[in-house]
Amino acid sequence: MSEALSDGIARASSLLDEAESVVVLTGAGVSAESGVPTFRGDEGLWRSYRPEELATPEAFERDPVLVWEWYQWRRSLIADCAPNPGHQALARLALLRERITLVTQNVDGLHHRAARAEAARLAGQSPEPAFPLEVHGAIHRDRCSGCGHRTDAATGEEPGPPPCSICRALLRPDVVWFGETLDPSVIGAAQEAASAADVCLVAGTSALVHPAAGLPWLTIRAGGAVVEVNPDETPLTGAAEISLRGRSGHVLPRIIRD
Ligand code: BV8
Ligand code: ZN
Repeated sequence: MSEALSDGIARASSLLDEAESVVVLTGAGVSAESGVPTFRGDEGLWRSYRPEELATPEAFERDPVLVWEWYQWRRSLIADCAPNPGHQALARLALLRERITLVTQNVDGLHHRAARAEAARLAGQSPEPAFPLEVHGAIHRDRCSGCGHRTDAATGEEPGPPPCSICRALLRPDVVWFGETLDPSVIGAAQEAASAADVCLVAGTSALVHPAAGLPWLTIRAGGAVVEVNPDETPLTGAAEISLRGRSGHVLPRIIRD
């Protein structure tokens, strides 16, 4: 581990220990070590497709079968993935400390799975119902494109989205596509927590997708500090109090002490 990284980890750990309230923002990079491809990396999901082709309401309107099949492929890939030490460290942080808000852009459900496993391991701790705030929705749920009825993700083999059991409109993954607004209660809670946080811990995100990418800036504007964990630099790096060039599965367990 480079000197700078171990120094940075020690400083980040103290900053976290001293913080009254902490917001954590995670992106696809936190799930990369679980085998879930990121969006913009070399082997990223977008490499073979452009976001406009798949993760938009227009794409679904134009070719519901293509969009549905892309999500079915991602669901099958995620089903074989497990939370990694980065998810587990964040779950312990949220379970063992007060005033921790975990906000994720990820739709893979791995934070939830880590929280349930850590709560069982810590015996008796039940994860906060809101843990984590999934600002871009959840891939393991479907939502009706007509009446909005939510169900667990359909697992049928027929190509293309099944009809809603209530209104027969097409089901779609319960995720937020580009050009769609986020659930105001979810992003509102995240923005409120970020504006009141002493520390915003940002891990595994290219910090490009708004409004989620605006959260760390709310902490900075309110006088708080950003700690960033990412092997690469991002638009946030220059404004971070501490920016650690490392993988979240390696760094997070070292800055989050039990
Ligand atoms: C909205 C769900 C109102 C679907 C996703 C111009 C300026 C600002 C904003 C906009 C603009 N033009 C349009 C917009 C709005 C747009 C936007 O932000 N576009 C960007 C691209 C410019 N936002 C929206 O449309 C949002 N809605 O704003 O509504 C509105 C409407 C219209 C016009 C204006 C406003 C809705 C956005 C939500 C889109 N849905 N996902 C699905 O998953 O299929 S976004 C998608 O990107 C994922 O959720 C993903 O999480 C998210 C962000 O990506 P990252 O998580 O950061 O992943 P990425 O691959 O990019 O980066 C991974 C990082 O990890 C890298 O930095 C890498 O170095 C690092 N890493 C790799 N390995 C590791 C690691 N880090 C740590 N450890 C490792 N091991
Ligand atoms: Zn319906």
